[in-house]
Parts: sequence; structure tokens; C-alpha cells
Amino acid sequence: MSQANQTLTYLFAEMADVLEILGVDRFRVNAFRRASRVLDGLTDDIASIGPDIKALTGIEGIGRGTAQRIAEFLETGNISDRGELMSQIPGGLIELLSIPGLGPKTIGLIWKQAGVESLDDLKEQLQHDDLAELPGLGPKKLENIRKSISFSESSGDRVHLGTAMSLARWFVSKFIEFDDVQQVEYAGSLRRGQETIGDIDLIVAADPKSAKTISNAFKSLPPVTEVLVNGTTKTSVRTTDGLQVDLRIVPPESYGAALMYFTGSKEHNIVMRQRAISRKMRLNEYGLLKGKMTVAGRTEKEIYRALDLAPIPPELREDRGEFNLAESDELPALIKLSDIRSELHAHTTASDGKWTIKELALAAAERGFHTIAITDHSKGQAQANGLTNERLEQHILEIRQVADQLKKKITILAGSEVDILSDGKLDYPNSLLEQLDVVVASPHAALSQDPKKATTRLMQAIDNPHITILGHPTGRLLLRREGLSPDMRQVITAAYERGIAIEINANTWRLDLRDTHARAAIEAGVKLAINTDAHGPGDLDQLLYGVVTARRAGATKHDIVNCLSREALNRWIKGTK
Ligand code: DGT
Ligand code: CA
Ligand code: CA
Ligand code: ZN
Repeated sequence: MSQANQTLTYLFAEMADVLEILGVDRFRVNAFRRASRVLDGLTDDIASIGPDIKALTGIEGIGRGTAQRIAEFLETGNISDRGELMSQIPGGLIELLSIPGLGPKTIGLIWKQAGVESLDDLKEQLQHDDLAELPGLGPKKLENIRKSISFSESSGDRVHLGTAMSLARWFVSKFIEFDDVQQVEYAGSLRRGQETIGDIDLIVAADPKSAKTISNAFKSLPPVTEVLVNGTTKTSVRTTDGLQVDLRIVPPESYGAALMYFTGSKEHNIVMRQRAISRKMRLNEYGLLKGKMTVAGRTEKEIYRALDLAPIPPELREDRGEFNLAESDELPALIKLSDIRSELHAHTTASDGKWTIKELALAAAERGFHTIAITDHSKGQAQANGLTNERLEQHILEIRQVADQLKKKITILAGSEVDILSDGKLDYPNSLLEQLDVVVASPHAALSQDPKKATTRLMQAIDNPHITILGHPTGRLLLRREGLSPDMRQVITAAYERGIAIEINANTWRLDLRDTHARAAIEAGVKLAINTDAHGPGDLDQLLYGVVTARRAGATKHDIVNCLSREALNRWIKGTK
């Protein structure tokens, strides 16, 4: 999603939340929520439409008031109403909005009726049960809120990989436009592809004489709300979505050294410095030095080479065995985004997706995929409009029809994302599952089950003769809920014996299997699937996060079933039956 779309999606949702906390003006709450949803699903970059009221109101779901606010944002980088709204509630309430299970209505209630103005106030009141007396809050709900608070506190102020990635890419695209910037890249945990990100680190190569100009230009970019560190070569800012961005400007001859230093990980850097020392050299963010002479520094590659290593991809820089491989030039040829040729998990309007079968298939064909599996939810997912047995039968017929129409463009497979019920049974009878080409089986409910039960549950699902892929195996939502903690070794062994694949769900909320488990699966010889679980426009772009996670696991294209040719994929699927 474009940066402006993303920021506006967030701002309108936040304004709707604040209005709801205030408990006034239902009408405006709905208008802001709608605006946020529309912007979230918008394929065009709103910035390219521009501050033209007529063009903006031409977008379905955008009224005049919303259009004026969008135009104001595009012109000034701000919405003045937002400041006005914010001033009407205690600042500490905003923080409460990020606690799962605590909506704006409840926040309004505990603020007005119990005087809660901040997270600290809430935590204090949660020590006893007085809040349980308020309408709509019982002891059970309070217990859930306590659990959510402790979970979000343990995850800190981090954001999803996708949130940081789109913001960082936007900054990089701006820097490329500056004449004085010779090279620019994001570093840190983001470049290593970690599942959540603490802050964004940007490295720019430029003549030191232009550092001041570049730093000033950076500080005046629209998403910047606050300057935290105001130096010439180091500048830190906070952006509209609360994320910190650190910018370092270095001379071109140190660019590789700085990029390496700030990419980390710390553990990787420690080993690198030791290697330098054992060769009578020194490595720091300025370069690799022997006495007063610079041996390398302009590129990362020349530094690795000078230390007798093959260049190590950022995703592997965790001191988890990459040095042995790099010494003997045996680093895996990591999978690339362009190696992915098919999508095996996607939803349509039949359940909770926004695309019809045809729209989804055409979008997949446009990306160059040769195959897409349509996998809507099963009946247990009532809130997601899951398909009853009868509706699935009907849906299969429709899929076959569209498949026939589009067969010259793309192969469409009939599938289902069938629920793994809490006891491990699948949500459709085998007589129905056997009519499908692809069965992705995933857990959606009973996700706080104890690890033993979770293990048995997944093993039971893997035993089903019709399963093709075990979908998002833990059901975790990053920074929100932990999900199941099954014994992954047992699950991996079972998947290997059955010959099915395990999914890396590429959605930035999930990244499930996680990197370390994906690595264990690959080492055990299990095939992985990288699927976006697309529900609408833009979702196919999340594929990148799944690929990055697979790269952290050391995956090559041979480990991933989505990289197979059409014929080989077909054979592999048949082999799982
Ligand atoms: P994050 O931001 O928490 O997601 O994780 P990182 O890895 O991006 O950490 P960050 O932003 O604090 O620093 C970026 C990189 O810079 C880090 O991976 C290693 C390097 N670095 C930062 N501070 C130090 C330090 O004090 N010592 C060493 N050796 N490296 C550091
Ligand atoms: Ca960082
Ligand atoms: Ca940082
Ligand atoms: Zn799904």
C-alpha cells in the first residue's frame, strides 16, 4: 500500500476511535470508519489522485467531508480535525486502543465512569474487581484485558514487518530523488527480515558537505511528527504511526561498513569483529582497517571477501551457522520473490474475501502465476461466512466454470481452507474433501489450548487422507495473540511422513510458520508452501514477507512448492493423496 493510503487509513481509524470514546456523533464515526476501510482497500495511490475534491469524491465510499480532509492531508501532511479531537480526551487513552479486547466504547466507559485516563490508571484499577460492576464488563472480560496487557507489554513498542517495510520503502524512494544522495538502503532488523521491528534504520551515502541539507530534507518529510535526535550525520525522528526512524549519513567509502554494522545482528557483528582481530585488522562502522590503511569499506561484499567469507545475505546474519557455510562457500541460494509461481490459499466473496473468483484469478495471472487455488472458509467460521457443505458443493461447480473460462490465462484449482476443529477433526466430511484439488487445513478457534492437546490436534489433522497443506499452524497473530504452542518437532515429522507441506502464511500479522520452525522443517526434508491468504486487493503483495521469512529459514526454491512448474505442482498435489 502506498504511504499516503496507509497513513490516511490509520488517521481516519484513529479519529473514528476518538469520536467513539467521546460517545458523540454516530454519523461521523461511521463516515470515518468507512473512509479508513475504503483507503485500506484502495489500489490507486491517493497521493497520485491529488487534493482534487471532485476526483476524491469520485471514489466510492468517500463523501465530501472525507474528501476535504484527505485533500488537507495531501497538501499539508496533517488533518486539523484530528488535533482538535485529540485535545478532547486525555492523551493516555490513545495507548489503550492498542490493547486487544479493549474497544473505544469500553475505553469511553471506564474513562467517564471510573476515571481511567491512562494505562497506569487501568492497571491499578485492574488490581481489584471494581470495574466488573460497569455495564458490559464482567470478571471474565477483565481477566482477558489483564492477559492482553501483559502480552502487549512483553512485545514492547514493536510493529509488524509489513508496516515498517512499506514506510521504509517510501523513505528510500524519497531519498533516491535527492540529488546529494549517492546510495540509500534500510538496515537493522528490517533488512534482516525479522517478524517485528523496533525501529527503522536508514543508511545514506553522501558527501559529508551535503549531510546537513539531506538531514533537513528528511526532517521535513510529511510522515515526520517529531525530531528525537538532531545531529548532522545522525538524525532520529518519530512518524505519524509512532515509529522511530534513525538516519545515518556516511561518506561513500564507509557505506558498506556502515550498512553492515547497522544491519547487525549484534551477534553476527561480534563474530565479524573477532575474525578481523584474528587477522590483525579492525572492523567498525567506518571500515575494515589494517593499521592506518583501509582494507575495505565501500561495499559489504569487499569486507566479507577480505575476511575470507562469501557475502552473507542479511536474512542469515544471526550467527546461526552462516559463518561455516560462508567459509566453505556453501551458502544456500535463497529463494527470491520472483521464484514464486502459484498461490495456494486465497479467499473470495463466497466467504470473507473482497474479490470474486474471476477477479482473484485475474490478479494472480497478472502477477505471472500459473496456478491459483480458491480456498474459502469452512462452515465453522460462521463470522467469516464459512461455507456449509451444500454451499461448498455449489462453490466447486462455480470454480470449475470460471476455471474453464480462464484456462488459457491461469489454472484455477478448487480448494478449501478447512478448519481444524479443537479435537483435530476437519470441518467437512471426507466425502466432500475428496472432491477438492487442494485442502489447506488450519486452526482458527480454541487457540489457547494447552501444548499437548494442540500437538495431538495438528497430528490428527495431518493424518486426514485429503489434507494438502497444514495452514498457519499456530494461529498466532503477531503482537496480538500467541496462538498454539504444539511440539513442532512431532508436527514436522508427521508432515514429512505424510508428504504434505506446511505453510508459511505470508500475512504480516501471521508469518506462521515462523522462521526458526521453518528452518527445522526444511532440515527435516519437509516441503513448505508460501501463501498470502489473500482476502482482497493488495494482499498478494504480502508475499514478500513470506519469502523473507523463508530466506531467514535458509530456504531455496526447491524447498517451496509454490516454485514448482504447473505440471510438477500438479504431480506433487496428487502425491499427497
Ligand atoms: P530492532 O530495531 O529492535 O527491531 O532491532 P535492530 O537489530 O534493528 O536494532 P537497532 O535498531 O537497535 O540497531 C541496528 C543495528 O545496529 C543492530 O542490529 C546492530 C547495530 N548496533 C546498534 N547498536 C549497537 C551496539 O551498541 N553495538 C553493536 N555491536 N552493534 C550495535
Ligand atoms: Ca532497528
Ligand atoms: Ca535503530
Ligand atoms: Zn485463510
